[in-house]
Amino acid sequence: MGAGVMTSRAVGIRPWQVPIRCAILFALLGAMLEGCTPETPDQDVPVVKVEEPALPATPLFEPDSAFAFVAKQVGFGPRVPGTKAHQSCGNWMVARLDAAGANVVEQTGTVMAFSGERLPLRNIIGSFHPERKERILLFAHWDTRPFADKDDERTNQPIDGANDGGSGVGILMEIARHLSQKEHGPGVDILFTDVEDHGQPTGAMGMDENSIDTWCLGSQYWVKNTHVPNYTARFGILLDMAGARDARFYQEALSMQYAPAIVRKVWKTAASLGYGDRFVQETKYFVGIDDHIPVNKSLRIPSIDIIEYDPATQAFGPYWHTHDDNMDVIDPATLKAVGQTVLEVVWKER
Ligand code: AHN
Ligand code: ZN
Repeated sequence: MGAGVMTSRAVGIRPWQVPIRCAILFALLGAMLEGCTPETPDQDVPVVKVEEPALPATPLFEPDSAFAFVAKQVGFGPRVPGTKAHQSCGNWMVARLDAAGANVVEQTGTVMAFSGERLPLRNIIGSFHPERKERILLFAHWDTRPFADKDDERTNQPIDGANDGGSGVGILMEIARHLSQKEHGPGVDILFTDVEDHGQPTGAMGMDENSIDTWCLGSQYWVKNTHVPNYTARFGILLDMAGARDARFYQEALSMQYAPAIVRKVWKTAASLGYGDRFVQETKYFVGIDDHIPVNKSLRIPSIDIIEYDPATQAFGPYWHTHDDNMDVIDPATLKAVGQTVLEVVWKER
C-alpha cells in the first residue's frame, strides 16, 4: 500500500482523497490498509476503517484419529533404523502424507552411530502449499530407541516407543489430515526426522559434550541438506513425548533461550483453549539435546520443543527409554491438548 500512496501523491490528488483511493485499492488488491490513513483525517469525510478479514475456523483435532496413528506405528514393531518394521512404517507414513494431499519428499542417506555402526537414514517431509514463501515447520522424530537402557529388564531389546517416537508422528498425522483445507496464511512443512534416538547411553541423565552429538542425527543431516535449497520458516514446533497420560508441558529452557516469543505464543494459545493446566507457564531445564537445537543453531529458524516434563523425575516420564513406553501410557486427552493447540497456532497465522 505504500506504493499506492506514492502513486496518489505523484498524480497530485488532495489529501482527503487518499482514504478513498486506498479503500478502492484495498478492494481491488485484497491487501491491508496499514499506513494509508492520514495522520489528521478531514472531519467531513468519514474515515474508512477496514478490518482484517476473519480467519476460517480452526478444524477440530480428532484425538481418536491421532491415537489410531500412534497404534498403527507401534503395530509395525520398534522403528529401529535398518529394520523391516522401520521400513514398513516409513512406507506407511509416506502414503499417509500423500493421502492428506502433501507434496512428499524423502531424504535418504547413511549416518554413523556412536558405536561405529552405519545406519540408513530416511527423513520424510510432507509440504502443504510448497509454492508459498512464508512457511511454518512442524516436526517430530519417527525412529525409536534400539534398546531399553533405562529399564532393569530386557535392557538390550528395542522399545515400542509409543510416546517417544509414536506420539509426535500421530499428532502431526492428524494435523496433516486438515492441512489441505487451509487456504490462508503460510504453507506448512511436516518434517519427520529419523535417527534421533540412537544416542549414546549415559549413566546419569546428564550428557557430556562428546555424547551430545550422537543424538538427533536425522535433523543434523537435514539442516545441512534441506529438502529445498535455502529453506527457512517463520518458526518451528517440535513435538517429542507429547501423548502420555497426565503429561505436563513446561517451558523447555533451550526453547526459551532460542525462541521465547514462540514459546509464549504457544502457551498462551493453549491457555485460551482451556489447556492452561497442562501447558505450565514455568521454565524447566531438562532437555540436553533435541531436534530443535540444530534447526535453531544452523538454520536460525526460531524453534521450540513441546516435550513432557515430569516434576517427580525432574525430567521425562518414568517410562522413558524403558519397555513401559507402550500404548498403555498414551492418552487421547493429551494428544488432543497438544494437537488442538498446535492446530490453532497454525490456523491463526496469516
Ligand atoms: C535428553 O535430552 C536427556 N535426551 C535426548 C532427547 C530425546 C531422547 N528425546 C527423545 N529421546
Ligand atoms: Zn528417546
